[in-house]
Order: sequence, then structure tokens, then C-alpha cells
Amino acid sequence: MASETAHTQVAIVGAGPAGLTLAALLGRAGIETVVLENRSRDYVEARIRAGVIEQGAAEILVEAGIGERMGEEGIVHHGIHVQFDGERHHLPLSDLAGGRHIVIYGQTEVVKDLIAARAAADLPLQFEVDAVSVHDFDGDAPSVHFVHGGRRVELRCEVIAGCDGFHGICREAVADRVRIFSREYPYGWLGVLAAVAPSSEELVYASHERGFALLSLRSPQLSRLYIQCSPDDDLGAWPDARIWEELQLRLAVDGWTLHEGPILEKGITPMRSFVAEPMRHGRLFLAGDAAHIVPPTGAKGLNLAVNDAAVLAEGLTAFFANGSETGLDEYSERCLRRIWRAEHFSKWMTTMLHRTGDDPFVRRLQLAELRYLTSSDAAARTLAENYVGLPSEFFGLTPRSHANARA
Ligand code: RFL
Ligand code: PHB
Repeated sequence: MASETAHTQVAIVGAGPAGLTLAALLGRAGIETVVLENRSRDYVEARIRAGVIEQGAAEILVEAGIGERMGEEGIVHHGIHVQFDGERHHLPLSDLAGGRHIVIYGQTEVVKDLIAARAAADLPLQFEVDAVSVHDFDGDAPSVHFVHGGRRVELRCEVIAGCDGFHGICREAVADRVRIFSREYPYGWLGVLAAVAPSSEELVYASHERGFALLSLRSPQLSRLYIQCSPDDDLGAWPDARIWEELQLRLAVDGWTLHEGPILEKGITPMRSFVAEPMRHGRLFLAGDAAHIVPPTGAKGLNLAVNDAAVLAEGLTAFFANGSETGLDEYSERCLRRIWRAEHFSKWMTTMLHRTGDDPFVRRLQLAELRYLTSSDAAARTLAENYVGLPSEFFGLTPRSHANARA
């Protein structure tokens, strides 16, 4: 097989939200990057995942240069509903959390916009690369080896960003140096995308005796719905009619109708909490799902990935400008403070809302907590400020606007 050598400043493994946002932010700072993705462009652009973007993460995406379509098509929400005992309660997130909001804009759209911007700028992004491996990141001349288009390539670089998701190879390469914290949950989510106008303007999180259900959306014509199921359920056991029947039961409230429509896509996701510490190993930096996973109930996965990318971009910008390693030294610690807050919040939301076994004691405690959440301003504020995303200052970090002014 033919082989060749190439060079860049930052080799980015993975074209998900973490890798693509990092590449875009570094591009703006004049830093050279090559992005390597093992799947095809069609596959990456069709993968349906998250849909809730915190105001702060949306601001980072605007800074990364993809604010235009998100500004036009993204839907700003100021509240959510929490439902239990057949009653729906409104939580006015923005009133409770200093005016901050969330934006409903699919991860699929974020990924499409970032890929389109990179293609328009004619910057290197290689899909369908094989046999990716990372080397020599303990020294100052690391490299990434891969096979692409029948050629074996050695990509020499100064820094490697491991943005290759939970099942990637970058965390594997440091498996003997990371400390792992993890929990698996005894349930999964069956997610569907349906061609029907959302039956509620704002999201509905429902805790029901039969299990959790969530009504979300992607656009005025597209609903996104989830139901708690067993993590090893087969999709075959969930024909469309059963999905709608279960959603009707779990989301029902008097005087409201859940409208049904054709199901365009469905999939089952297991739920886990996971953190690998630290996130820096010499010149190899882990970011996004490669380093941490949260159960989706708190809508934090995508937001954490975008935040990691922003913190890493800031550290790398100073490093390439004047050789300062301060930002890189602090990278792991700065990210982990936000990550652990999100880990706690996501586990809290998950255990409060899901059915775990038949223990009536557990159910009584869940209901007591849900009643407190929907009747105490203090409790509701706790959910709200976490859900819309805590500002950087909360973690003792410089707000990004100041950091930029300094750079
Ligand atoms: P991603 O999006 O997984 O991207 C990693 C990219 O790396 C590629 N890759 C490789 N490339 C080159 N060489 C290799 N050896 C490679 N191995 C892997 C992959 O193909 C992929 O393109 O990670 P990133 O960028 O860190 O972004 C994180 C988010 O995607 C993730 O946190 C969220 O989507 C999590 N998540 C959800 N979060 C929410 O907030 N709400 C949701 O509803 C929600 N649904 C989900 C989800 C994650 C899912 N996964 C990972 C199973 C649903 C699913 C199915
Ligand atoms: C989604 O719209 O996909 C979504 C919304 C809220 C969550 C998780 C997923 O907590």
C-alpha cells in the first residue's frame, strides 16, 4: 500500500460536535487542523441525537461561525413542563434562571452546519478513514496514523484532540492512565422522530407509573418523543402502534391531545454515567463523549461537548500564539468542574423521573420530590439554572467574552 507523510498543527479525531466545534474555533484563530472521521458524511449528518442547546453553548456555536441558520430555525424556549399524577406543571426556566434560555436545534443540524462551513472554507476533513491510531503524545512530536483512499498516512502534528466519542480509540490509547467513574442504569430510552406538529409548545417530562416519557420537538412540523424501555429491548418488540399507545398513556392529561403521525426513525439508547479523568495526557486531549457520558434526561451531552471544545480552543490559541501552556495545564480541571455538575444534575433528573422496579417506597419519595419541585421556587430554581446551563463564572472561570478580550 502507498504511504505518505503529512503535517498539521492539531490533528482532530472525530467529526462529531466536539471535534467540529474545536476545528471551527481553531480555524478562526488561524490554527491549522485536519479532522479525521471513520464514518461517511451521509452517516454523520443523518445521526439523530440531542436537541436542546443551552444559551451559553449556542453562543459558542455562533462564535464558531454557524449562528446563521440556528438563528433562523432554532426555536428559543423559556420553560418546560414536568408531569406526574396526571397533572402538568409549568417551570418558567428563564424567570427562574436570570433570563437565560435554551434553543431547540437538532444536533444533526449543528453537525451539518459545521461540516458545510468547513467544506466552504476548503479546510481538510476526511471521512471514511480506517485503522486510526495515535502515537508519541508524551513528547512534542505526536502523530496520527490512518488509512484513507487506499493510502497509509502518517499525520505529524503538535497536538492531538481525541473527539472520537464513547467508542473511539483515543481514550483506549490511555486506558492504563485514566481513572474511570461509571454507573449503568437499568433502563434505556426508545426515541422516535415523528412527522407531526408537536402537541405542546414546550418540552414535557413525564414521570408515570408505567415509566418515563418525554415530548420534545425538532421543528414546527417534527416531534421528537422518548419512552423509558428496557436497555436490551428489541426494536422489533416496539411496532409504531405500541409506541403511540404507550406515549398516549404516559403523557395523558385531561383536556389535552397527543397528536400522532408517521414515525420516520426510531432507536434505543442505553443510559449511563461515565467520566475518565484526567482529560489531558501530554499532547493528547480528550473532549466530549470520549471523556464523559451523561444519561440524556438533563439534555447535557451535546452542551458538554461544545464547552470542552471552547475551553480547549482557548488553551490551544494561547499555546500557539506564545507557547504558554497555562490554559492546557488547566484544561482538564476546568472542564471537569462543569462535567461533574452535569453528571450530578443528569443523575438527579434521571432517578427522579424514571421508574425503577416496583418498590412503593421509592415511588412515594419520587412524588414527594416532584411535588416539592413544582411548588417551591427554590427547588424549581435549582432545576432551572442547571437546565439552561450554569455560566462559566459559577465554576470560578473567566467568562469567555473576557478571555477573548485578553487574548
Ligand atoms: P460523537 O457525537 O459521538 O462524535 C464522535 C465522532 O467520532 C467518530 N469516531 C471516529 N473517528 C475517527 N476514528 C475513529 N476511530 C473513530 N471512532 C469514532 C464517530 O463516528 C463520531 O462522528 O461525540 P461528541 O462530538 O463528543 O459529541 C457528543 C454528543 O454526540 C453526545 O453527548 C450526545 O449526542 C449524547 N446524546 C444525547 N444527548 C443529549 O443531550 N440529548 C439526547 O437526546 C441525546 N441522545 C445521545 C443521544 C448519544 C447517543 N449515542 C452516543 C449512542 C442518542 C444517542 C444514540
Ligand atoms: C431531544 O429533543 O432530543 C431531547 C430533549 C431533552 C432531553 C433529551 C433529548 O432531555
